[in-house]
Amino acid sequence: MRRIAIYPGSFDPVTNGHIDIAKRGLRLFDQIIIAILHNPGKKSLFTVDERLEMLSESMSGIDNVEFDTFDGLLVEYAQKRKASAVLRGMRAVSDFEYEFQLALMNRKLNRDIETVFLMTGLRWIFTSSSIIKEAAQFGGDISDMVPPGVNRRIKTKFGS
Ligand code: COD
Repeated sequence: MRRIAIYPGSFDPVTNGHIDIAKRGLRLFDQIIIAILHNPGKKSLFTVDERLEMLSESMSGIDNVEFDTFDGLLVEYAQKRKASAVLRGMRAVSDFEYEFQLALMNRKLNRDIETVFLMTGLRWIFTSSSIIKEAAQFGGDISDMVPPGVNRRIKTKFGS
């Protein structure tokens, strides 16, 4: 049986930390579906289409990764995609509370879907989409934290 995991998130935008988790997840799963939550209520810098484009561009040449969007409940989407697990990355203790709640709620909603956590690669421990956006907005150099295509698009967004 093929082991499929959903790696869900906002990916606004994708960072090297996200990519590291996806690549390492591929050692555990036969296929990873990176799924962007389509949430019109949440303010984002990039549209879902732009985020999809940046993801597939950043991971081109890597086998067994698929890119998709979803709305509604994550566990329902996971079931529809025949996934047995949700993959999440963990950076610091501050991530734990939210991730713990999310995993427990997902388990309550569907006991067949496990959440698998991978610790961040040490290099990416301080990398987050929001801190990157903030730094870039004020002209900070984020080029070693995001793929080149993302760096270029962020600069265009902020007109720098
Ligand atoms: N190193 C390692 N991991 C990282 C790094 C890094 N530097 N940066 C981010 N990550 C990890 C995050 O910890 C997370 O696991 C993943 O990458 C994605 O991060 P984000 O920030 O893009 O994604 P989130 O946290 O906004 O995603 C939230 C969901 C979309 C998963 C969640 O809101 C959801 O499932 N919504 C659907 C409704 C639902 O079912 N809710 C739950 C039950 S009520």
